Amino acid sequence: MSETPSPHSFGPNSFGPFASATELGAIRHDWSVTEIRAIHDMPLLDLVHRAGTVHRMHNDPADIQRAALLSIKTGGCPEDCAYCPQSAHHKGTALPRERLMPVETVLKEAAAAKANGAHRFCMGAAWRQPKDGPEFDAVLAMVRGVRGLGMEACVTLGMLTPAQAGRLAEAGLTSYNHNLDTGPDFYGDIISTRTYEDRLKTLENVRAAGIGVCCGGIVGMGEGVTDRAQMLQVLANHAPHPESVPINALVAVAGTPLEDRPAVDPLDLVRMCATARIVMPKARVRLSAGRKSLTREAQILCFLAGANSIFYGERLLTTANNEADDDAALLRDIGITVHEPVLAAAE
Ligand code: SAM
Ligand code: DTB
Ligand code: SF4
Repeated sequence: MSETPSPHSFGPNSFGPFASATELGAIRHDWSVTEIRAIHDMPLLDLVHRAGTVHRMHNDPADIQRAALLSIKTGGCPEDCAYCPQSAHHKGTALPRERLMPVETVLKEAAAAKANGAHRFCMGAAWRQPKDGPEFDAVLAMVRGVRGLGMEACVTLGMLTPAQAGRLAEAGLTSYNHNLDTGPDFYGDIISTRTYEDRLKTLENVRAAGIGVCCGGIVGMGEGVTDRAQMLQVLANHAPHPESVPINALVAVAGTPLEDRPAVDPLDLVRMCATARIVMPKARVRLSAGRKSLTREAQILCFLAGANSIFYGERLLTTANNEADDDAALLRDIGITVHEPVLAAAE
């Protein structure tokens, strides 16, 4: 037997910072940043094991959701988010400002995504907030159309008023994506044109309208681990928890102020997915932007740690995503059934 005590906790009744397995899978809204950091910083194998345990207490591990993304209105955004190639403040990105896509084009894309096996269709617009009028009406028609195809519909349009959230709910919107991006202390280093409070207010409007909340953030912008833990604390202390939590790795786009940020260590993403899973046991933890730079094995570690959704399809909003064929093969290789709807539709 080794004389050095193991840094890992082991044995049938060993749950690290948790007194029992029950406590480990508890749905709580009173997390402290210290507790979340302690979870995040556990020895990696313990962390992944515990996150996997919580995952299986609350979710079917074979259920990995595939969400397709489409930028329905690209570029020229008045906000100054330092990571974003669509901000009009970053003159170096050379992304042209485009108009809102026609409803029919969007619905064709949604039908194609469905045929390729996507469960959810997410539409993003580079707006500070939607203006009431024909463009917002067109977005409502897109939501109705996507729901009519039998898919979940998600949009991300910037800040929303309670009335706009109500109209989106009436149109059948499943979920609204509005990220906190990072913890409150680091936030001001990344965005100056809208506050953390503004973001929280929009989330409140979405929740009050009865729409699902999709809210997460980005790792790799220069934040510390405490900033990551703070963001998870804000999310986990919302009651109810967000239904989905995208964990993005920064895609460092040339021409943005973050273009030179070094690549995120894939194990940081594993830790982030695992910690999100433990503090929000039932949420869809979505392994989001930046997945293209992960090996298959790193992605599998994220799934073991409780990630249960991916963006599926060759584009994110303006940058490339993993090839759909590679994703289908990855999921098949780990025993997740991906149907072949393109072939099925042709029969
Ligand atoms: N304009 C809307 C808004 O910000 O509310 C919606 C679109 S915005 C592109 C949606 C989210 O994508 C951002 O909040 C951010 O978390 C993520 N994102 C944008 N650019 C990214 C990048 N370069 N790398 C990683 N995530 C990014
Ligand atoms: C989210 O958290 N990530 C997605 C989605 N929500 C809208 C967007 C990722 C964008 C990555 C950079 C781009 O392709 O423009
Ligand atoms: Fe605009 Fe959204 Fe990009 Fe910020 S993240 S610049 S709000 S499109």
